[in-house]
Amino acid sequence: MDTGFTIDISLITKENERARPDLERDYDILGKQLEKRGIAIDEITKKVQEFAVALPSWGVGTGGTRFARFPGEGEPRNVFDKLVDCATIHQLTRATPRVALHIPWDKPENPEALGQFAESLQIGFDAMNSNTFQDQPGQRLGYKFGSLTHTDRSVRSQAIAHNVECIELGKQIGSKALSVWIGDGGNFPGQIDFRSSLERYLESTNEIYAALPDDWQLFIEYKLYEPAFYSTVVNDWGTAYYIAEQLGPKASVLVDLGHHAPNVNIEMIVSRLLQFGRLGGFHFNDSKYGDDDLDAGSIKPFQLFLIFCELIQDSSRGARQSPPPSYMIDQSHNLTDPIESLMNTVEELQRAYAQALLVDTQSLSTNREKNDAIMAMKTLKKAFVTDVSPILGVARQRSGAAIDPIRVYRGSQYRKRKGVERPAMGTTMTGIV
Ligand code: PSV
Ligand code: MN
Repeated sequence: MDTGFTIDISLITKENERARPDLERDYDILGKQLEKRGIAIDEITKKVQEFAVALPSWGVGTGGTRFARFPGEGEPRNVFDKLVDCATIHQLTRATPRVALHIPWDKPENPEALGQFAESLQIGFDAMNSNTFQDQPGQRLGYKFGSLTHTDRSVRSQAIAHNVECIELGKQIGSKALSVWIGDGGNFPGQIDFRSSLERYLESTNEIYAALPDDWQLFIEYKLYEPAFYSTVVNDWGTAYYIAEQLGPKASVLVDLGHHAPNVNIEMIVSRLLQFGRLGGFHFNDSKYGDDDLDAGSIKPFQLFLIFCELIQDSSRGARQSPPPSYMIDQSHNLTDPIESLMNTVEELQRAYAQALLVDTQSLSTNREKNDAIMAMKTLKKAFVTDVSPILGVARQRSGAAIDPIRVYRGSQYRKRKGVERPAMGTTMTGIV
């Protein structure tokens, strides 16, 4: 398999040399400021360098809404093209070593060849994502009225078999997790029996769980609504937590930031799930109204920071009962160049993480003890308003990434080159959100 155009390392080196003097000066100044706060800047930089997040294969294609999809130039035509785009993001950020696949969108004819291709690009695979929220060509039974919770056992069996197939595929390419999100639910009061639909869900996922290898995890992803507009079977973290508890130790909850009603305190949900040892992972994104799939940190950067504060606090408590949460992005880009949006997201995640690392935990806990609400909040704000950009730049430089990934990307003409290599397919179907 040919990768086509790739960005030459010399462009990254040249751009980094240009940006270096300014960056080093800013890093120096910030280092001195942080030193006065008792923080060693290099320690933070090292942690940022270690930060990794998985890319969604479906995020590199141009997304759409339920009204329309406007295809972008040089979009990936198949899973191989998607991997090439993901590898480019990793080359420029050095923070996205794995890709999450969605089946059957990415179903490989030859899993071994796909594995080898990924290896040649120096990327690996993250969680497998099953899809029973759509009917696929040639599928025997339809999911219009549900999949894993359908009233008809034969539809449920088909959905279970699909999930088991995802596990089997994943085993061949080195994945270690299955993410399950279903669209099952109802539009009208009375349509669905709340209790029996959840019972059917548990029965179905138990069968999937039984097919899970010992070193795999099962992520249960919840979402309050959409496509169902009245009731959704796996609608909130409480339900997902209950499901994980019922299934066993390999099951945990996946928090997709866009899957909550506006104003929900997501950082507190994160804290609860960490406390109960059932936080499996994240689908990072941002939203204003619903599941908007906007770039992480673009609307609510403070919330993102607060989420990372909870994660850091948990990791510093030591003695974990469960594996560390898996970080994944889940976005759909319908206006921007997907590669730029994803690189932007990576940077915003690193920013929130670095800011959270600056929190004076001693002062926070003292203020909490004293019930000094203002000073407790100001302790957090002090970290949040610190401009950590020099840390992010130096972290990227030290990892061999581009100091300014979007600048290098634009300078490389990657998109234009892919436009030539990957001629438009001429379809304007409604896109997946
Ligand atoms: C559903 O909205 C979701 O968040 C799930 O993670 C899906 O797998 C993904 O988006 C793509 O539709
Ligand atoms: Mn998701």
